[in-house]
Amino acid sequence: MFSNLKPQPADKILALMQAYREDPRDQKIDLGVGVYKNAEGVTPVMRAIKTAEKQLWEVETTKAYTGLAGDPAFSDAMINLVLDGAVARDRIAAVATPGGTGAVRQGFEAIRLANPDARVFVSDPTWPNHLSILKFINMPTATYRYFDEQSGGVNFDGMMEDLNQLQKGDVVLLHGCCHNPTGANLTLDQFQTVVDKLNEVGAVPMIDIAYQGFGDGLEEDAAATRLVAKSCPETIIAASCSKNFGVYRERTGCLMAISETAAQTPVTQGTLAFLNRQNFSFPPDHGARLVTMVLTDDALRTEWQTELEEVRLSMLGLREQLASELKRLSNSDRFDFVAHHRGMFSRLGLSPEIVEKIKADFGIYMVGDSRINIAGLNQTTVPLLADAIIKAGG
Ligand code: PLP
Ligand code: TYF
Repeated sequence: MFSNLKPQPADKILALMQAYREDPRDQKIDLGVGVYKNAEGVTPVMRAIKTAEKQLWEVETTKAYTGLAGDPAFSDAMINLVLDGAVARDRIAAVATPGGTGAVRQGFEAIRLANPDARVFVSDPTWPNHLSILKFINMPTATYRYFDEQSGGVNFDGMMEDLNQLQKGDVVLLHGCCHNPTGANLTLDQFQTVVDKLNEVGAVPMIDIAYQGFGDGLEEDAAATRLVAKSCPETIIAASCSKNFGVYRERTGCLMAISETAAQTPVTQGTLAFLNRQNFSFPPDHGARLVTMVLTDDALRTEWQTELEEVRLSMLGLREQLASELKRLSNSDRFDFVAHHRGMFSRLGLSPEIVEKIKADFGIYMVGDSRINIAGLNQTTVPLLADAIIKAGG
């Protein structure tokens, strides 16, 4: 049986992570996988999460199964975090999932159950797992233009032109904030234009929000998701807690599906729970419980928001430093977009050859499409990266 198996394509980001580990050089810099690292290169357990874990040990009396949807208190806390009352609670179905990836996967499967003909439109480029999961579960896909390599910004005209292909029932996947891999984001006005288009044709938005709090702030980063959810009859939201709570390996995420009417919600909720059961029965609980504790306890929440803000501002500072260093070395403003991008990532617009040269000559690892993880830098390594980019011909 297994002899029938063919090698599967590797995840380029995870392969890069492995190549970095195997590089014997001392001076190497990892700007690959999207994991936050502080100035010492450490991915810390966030302070509020550490405290919550200690408290949980004291109060947790059982590890018996939760429910197929996970703990409803987690869904409530995540709905408040992401939507903050933008949509009536009785229109929202929600389940805990294994990470944001689990939410994306279950969201796609819910779409397929509801409308097998729906095409899912994703940005070009997008997080590679979007396309690979859609392909794996045989869902029809399409792409819309998104990134303008020249300016490092969004090609909004191209995007809207491609969305003219939408038909009723199609789904458009949007990044709620901090676009991965480009770092370039729609303005709220542009989101409104997209929403108007979706409503005009009867297409459905799906929002992937994996970096709330990493861009312009916790509330600011949710503004687009709230706008979309408020303005469209139906919305699907896949939220990840991996980055903003630093609970990557606990696999913590939430899938929300907003129905047009409250009367529909029980069937939508039942469908999400059913999908969980088909795939893994009960979602992981530990990370979800910690997140719930942090979000619902005033002291823990304040501590969490303070640290999240430190993380956000440290990345913004590095962006500004890198943009100004590149301005100085290139004697031009062509890299200014680095300071305008938001989130963990920026796509620099370098050719694969230059990316390879930067890796070979300087031990600096970025994804082949020239995506860098800003958090992989610190104040000392920013000038090294800028220097390498210019010396490699970027
Ligand atoms: N969606 C996007 C756009 C991402 O960048 C990520 C990456 O972490 C995820 C979803 C899912 O992350 P996780 O499954 O680790 O929560
Ligand atoms: O884009 C990233 O780097 C993060 C982490 O299969 C990640 O989203 C990368 C690959 C993957 C899962 C998560």
